[in-house]
Amino acid sequence: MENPEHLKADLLAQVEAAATLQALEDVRVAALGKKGAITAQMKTLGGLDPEARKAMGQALNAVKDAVAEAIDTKKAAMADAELDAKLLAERVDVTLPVRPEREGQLHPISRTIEEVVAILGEMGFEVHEGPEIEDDWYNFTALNIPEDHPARQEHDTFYLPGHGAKGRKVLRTHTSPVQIRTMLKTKPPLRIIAPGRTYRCDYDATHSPMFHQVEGLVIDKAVHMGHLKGCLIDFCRAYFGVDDLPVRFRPSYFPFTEPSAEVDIGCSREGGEFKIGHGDSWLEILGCGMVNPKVLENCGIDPAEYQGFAFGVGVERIAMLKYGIPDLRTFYESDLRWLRHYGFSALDVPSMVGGLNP
Ligand code: 2NL
Repeated sequence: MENPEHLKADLLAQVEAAATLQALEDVRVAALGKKGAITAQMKTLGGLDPEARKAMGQALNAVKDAVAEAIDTKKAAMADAELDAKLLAERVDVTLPVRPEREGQLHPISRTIEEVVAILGEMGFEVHEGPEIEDDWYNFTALNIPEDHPARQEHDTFYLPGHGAKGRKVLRTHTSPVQIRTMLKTKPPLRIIAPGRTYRCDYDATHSPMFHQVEGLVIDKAVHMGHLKGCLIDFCRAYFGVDDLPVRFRPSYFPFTEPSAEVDIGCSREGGEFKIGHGDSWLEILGCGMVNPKVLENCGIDPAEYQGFAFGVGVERIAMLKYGIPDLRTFYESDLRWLRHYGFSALDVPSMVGGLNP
């Protein structure tokens, strides 16, 4: 039977000498493990008389506790030291200047939609969205577009395989179906705009098979053509940033409005130089009209009680005019040099507070 004090001194010296967490673990197993030195001593207790067994048992337990505590203390100290070393090695210099990174640019189409939404939002319009794949009824029939209308022909509209509850599936040719859906599920008064992607089977310098539109709709009991004119004159002046921009309404025809008009803004074309804002020339920028009573009826709104106006703007067209982008096809080429030239900072948010970007 070994002297417990010698055993303790020996084991504590081994703890002291352990230089790594693994060495410390080895010492713990060699001292306290099933086949360890203290356990081996415990096993010899049976051969002692009761008095000596009690004294020796207590002494060995005291050794066990002392060694276990020394190991725990040392382990904690080693973990602290390891963390200190790690913190020292991974220290960052927060005074270093940031690495230069190129900021992403907002596409001019996104920016133009944001501007239009900012102007009309300030007038009280709410943004509504809807599906790009529509049923024939929402895209054409509800809008009083006859079966034999050229827009319905296969070569103007992308028809998809299959039918919905309301007719053949089509890629929407305008965002009007969003407004049809809103009229069907919301009671007037309504003041909504529907920005989004639209599709027509057409491709040249001024037409793309996918393009963007913002449509607007106002329905109330006493809305008249004067409201339509005031709203669109204010819109044109805010969008082009010209306070006294000349705006004219020219009679036109759409199946979904009656009367209908096209809106022109004043411009000049002198010596190949094109300028918006004044001059003796006119440029068409949007279509509008008083909502056809048949369209209201198709949407469950009583035309004897309600009336309203609607308009549609081509986003690419007004973006090209404001930002001097000459070819529509470049919008979709994803050329980074083009985007860096015509793009906008995402941090530069259009706002009507104090005018649009004064
Ligand atoms: C254009 C012409 C227009 C509308 C769109 C509309 C929508 C409903 C009812 C009646 Cl739900 N009208 N939309 C009205 C007139 C013109 O767009 O040339 N867009 C580029």
